[in-house]
Amino acid sequence: MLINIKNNWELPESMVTSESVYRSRRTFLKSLGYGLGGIVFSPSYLNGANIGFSTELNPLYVLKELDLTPYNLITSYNNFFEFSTDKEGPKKLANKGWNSEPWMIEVRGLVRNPIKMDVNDLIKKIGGIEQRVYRMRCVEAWSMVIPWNGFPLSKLIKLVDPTADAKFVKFTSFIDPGQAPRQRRRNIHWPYVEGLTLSEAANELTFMGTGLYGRAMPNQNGAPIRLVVPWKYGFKSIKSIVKIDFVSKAPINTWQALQPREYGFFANVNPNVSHPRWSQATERIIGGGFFESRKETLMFNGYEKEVGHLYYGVDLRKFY
Ligand SMILES: Nc1nc2c(c(=O)[nH]1)N[C@H]1C(S)=C(S)[C@@H](COP(=O)(O)O)O[C@H]1N2
Ligand SMILES: [Mo]
Repeated sequence: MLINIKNNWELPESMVTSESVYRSRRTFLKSLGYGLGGIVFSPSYLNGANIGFSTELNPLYVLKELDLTPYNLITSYNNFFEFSTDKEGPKKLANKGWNSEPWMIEVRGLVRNPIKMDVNDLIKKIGGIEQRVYRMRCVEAWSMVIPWNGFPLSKLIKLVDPTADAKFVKFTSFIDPGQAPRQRRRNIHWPYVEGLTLSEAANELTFMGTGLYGRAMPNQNGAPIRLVVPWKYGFKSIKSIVKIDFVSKAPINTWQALQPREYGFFANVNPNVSHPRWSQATERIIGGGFFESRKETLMFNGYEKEVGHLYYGVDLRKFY
């Protein structure tokens, strides 16, 4: 899996290396008055060698008091219903012969320049990847902080050049019942689909994840390419995408189709609107220790400044 083209940096040798480099980087940034979270940083940081200000730090993404969720937790506590409904299942079942490489992705619909190519070629065409640390908040009220690699969806949108009729973006996951055991059941209408408005899709936070912790995307996290929409509940961040359609009408996403009283289209993280069966006011930090430390959930998962304007006029007390 090609995960960098521009900067020619090397993959960390091991998870331990990668985490320790990230942590020393964090200490460095803290000493300069930067928090860790959501900083856009150049992969050259991962070399650990010449940390300096030549690399970009976008203050837009600076958040305070965030700790990275360890690699082994991000990759062993997953929701990937094509493979399993247990948290531990996807790691095992998505690595038993399911091939996420090579992988064709198609971008089509109301666009002037449709694309159909291998993911690695797409990454090249986009011009390489960058790294972002984002909060991830599942609708089940747990959370992580994940260092992703990938590229902003806005770059892909520019490439395909949507027409004026395009108002929504629909994402479709793979179908492979031979390898994904839960797709042999019909309780969910496969493939998994998700959608965003075009302005949500074009927001600078909206990211196409191609890896995490400086490594290729593990199968269980949605290899080789997935959506990451950090201000929305995790189910919006669709994994293992094969098709992106620019459309004029709002697509019905999988969880909305399955349980419309509980899951909506927008699904913005909102501590003030409970799930019909549980509160969304707080969240359990995965890896938060024996007593399962909880923290208060933030409006738009802490990204209100970046995305609040997308919802002016929308009644946020309502469930969507
Ligand atoms: N294709 C697909 N994408 C999916 C899911 C899924 O079951 N299938 N689960 C979603 C849910 S509910 C969450 S919380 C996140 C989990 O991502 P992670 O396992 O990388 O933390 O993926 C989302 N994307
Ligand atoms: Mo989720």
